[in-house]
Amino acid sequence: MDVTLIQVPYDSGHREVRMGRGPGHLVSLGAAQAVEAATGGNVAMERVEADTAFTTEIGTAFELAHKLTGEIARARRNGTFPLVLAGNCMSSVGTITGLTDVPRLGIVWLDAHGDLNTPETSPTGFLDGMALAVCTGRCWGTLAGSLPGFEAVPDERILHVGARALDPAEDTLFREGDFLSVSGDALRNGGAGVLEDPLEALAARADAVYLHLDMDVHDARTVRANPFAEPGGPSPQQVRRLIDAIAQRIPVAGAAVTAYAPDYDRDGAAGQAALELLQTVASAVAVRH
Ligand SMILES: [Mn+2]
Repeated sequence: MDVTLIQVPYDSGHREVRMGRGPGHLVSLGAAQAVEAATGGNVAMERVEADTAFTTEIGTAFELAHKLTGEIARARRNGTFPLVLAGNCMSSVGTITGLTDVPRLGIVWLDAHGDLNTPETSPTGFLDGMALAVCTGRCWGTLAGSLPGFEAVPDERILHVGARALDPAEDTLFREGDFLSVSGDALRNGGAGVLEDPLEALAARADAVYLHLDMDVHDARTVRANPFAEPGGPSPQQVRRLIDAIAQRIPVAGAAVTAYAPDYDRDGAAGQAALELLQTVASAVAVRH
């Protein structure tokens, strides 16, 4: 299986700072070689950059998403697997838009946070905390709608995995919403088996999924991926088992590893976990290919 590895080295519109340094750092650690070794195929490298000289958090995020849409669609047309390394979770909006050749696209979202805030509910104003809300059509509809082919993914085709740091409005959504979810606590205590039922439900509703891996899904006590990392989640080994379980159950049309800030990774454990994660995703998808 050939892979297109696409870097989006931005955080909040800023290039190569904080989580925006993650993609380049992972490439310097050998991300492409790791993926190549896992698949036995070729790895093409692409990179998305903003043209706009003056950065705005929202405008630049959607400009990057727009460009990423084109890269994802091109990777699919070339018969390669699109694997995104992005600073921000907002890259997901561009990725799902580029995957619109999948009839019923679903999303599996691994993250300590909900990423389901809207401008009305966000307590911080951090756009990245709205990424899954944009993907599900909850906010920024005009900008998302300007991406060629954007279609919101319905809640019943969403599986959220690893949440343990929800804001008040998100907490209500997780209790009352239509999407599937497995919390960080459930993961720690139940292992990969806790995904069985939700994955079966999702497999009946979706033809393939976009696999979103926010590095802060990991327990912050072993892997400190970024400033928002939280204790209480799965270990790297548990995350890798989850990915195998997901890929065995549902075709994965594209994937991303996001939100890795090398400056916060003092012992290198998060970088190592990210590399092994890329390898796990690549080999799990290649086996099914
Ligand atoms: Mn996130």
